Amino acid sequence: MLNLTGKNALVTGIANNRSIAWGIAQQLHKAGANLGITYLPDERGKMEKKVAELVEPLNPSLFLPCNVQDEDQIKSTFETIREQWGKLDILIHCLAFASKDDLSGDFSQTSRSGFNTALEISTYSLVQLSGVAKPLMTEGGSIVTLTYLGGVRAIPNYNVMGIAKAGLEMSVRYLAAELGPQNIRVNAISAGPIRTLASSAVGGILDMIHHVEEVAPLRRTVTQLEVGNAAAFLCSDLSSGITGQILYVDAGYEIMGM
Ligand code: NAD
Ligand code: 0WE
Repeated sequence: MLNLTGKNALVTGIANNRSIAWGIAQQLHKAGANLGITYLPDERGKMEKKVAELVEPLNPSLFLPCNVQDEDQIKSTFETIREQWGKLDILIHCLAFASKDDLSGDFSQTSRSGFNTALEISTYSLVQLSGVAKPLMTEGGSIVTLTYLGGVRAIPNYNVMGIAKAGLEMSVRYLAAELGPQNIRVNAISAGPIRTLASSAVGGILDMIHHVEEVAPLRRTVTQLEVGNAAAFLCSDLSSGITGQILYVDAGYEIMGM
């Protein structure tokens, strides 16, 4: 059934044990995938050490720095994959960033540079990583990214990230259309709010989580491991007929009108 043995999977976006990407990496490992992990390097190497310790039990065969704002790091990541693995089967895109100033207050006051940064890191990176992954996905593949309802509805304070996610979801469709003939599928998971490094830095996230717990059909939020299970499904042959889709893993919140 759900079997990823023999599959090479690159997972981006692990920062700590609350990261959604960490939930995904654990479930891909459980399904038998061979993992490559990338992290966002900092000057002092603290992130490298922290993420390396965290992922050690998953025995990643590649562990590489990859800041998506750095063209050279992207090139070298995929060059290493080509040399060490020969082919890539799975790409998990699980990263986003906007300046904190742009995640509160008036959307109309978003600066040009804040807008560009949010879309460069959160949206363009999927296009770019897919472009370099494409020639390595010689036996077909699955690309999965993470989105949020704020890309479809106006959610207070999500602001410029909503525009980034709208662009991300449309990028999923254009990439799916382009890569389908090569049997590369591209899908997004739209996760409900989860407490992570990124979301905890946002004012009012706890109130949002309590709102979901009251309104969502399942009367709770979702976990990183539930998102990981959906990602494992989208990476496996169980989802072989699915591409270009946005799969909601949100305890049903998205269907509700009130
Ligand atoms: P997180 O902070 O654990 O993950 C965000 C990751 O982005 C970090 O690992 C960080 O290192 C990485 N990153 C930021 N800038 C980068 C850059 N320039 N190059 C490479 N990596 C960079 O938070 P998370 O909540 O797990 O976020 C992961 C994804 O899930 C994001 O796309 C986010 O929008 C999405 N998402 C989160 C929630 C939520 O409520 N937490 C809900 C739906 C979707
Ligand atoms: O996509 C996200 C988080 C994205 C994010 C968060 C931060 C905080 C720290 C991107 N960049 C930054 N930059 C920082 O400096 N989510 C879906 C979680 C989230 O963020 C929100 C939410 C939810 C939910 C922001 C406002 C309102 C709701």
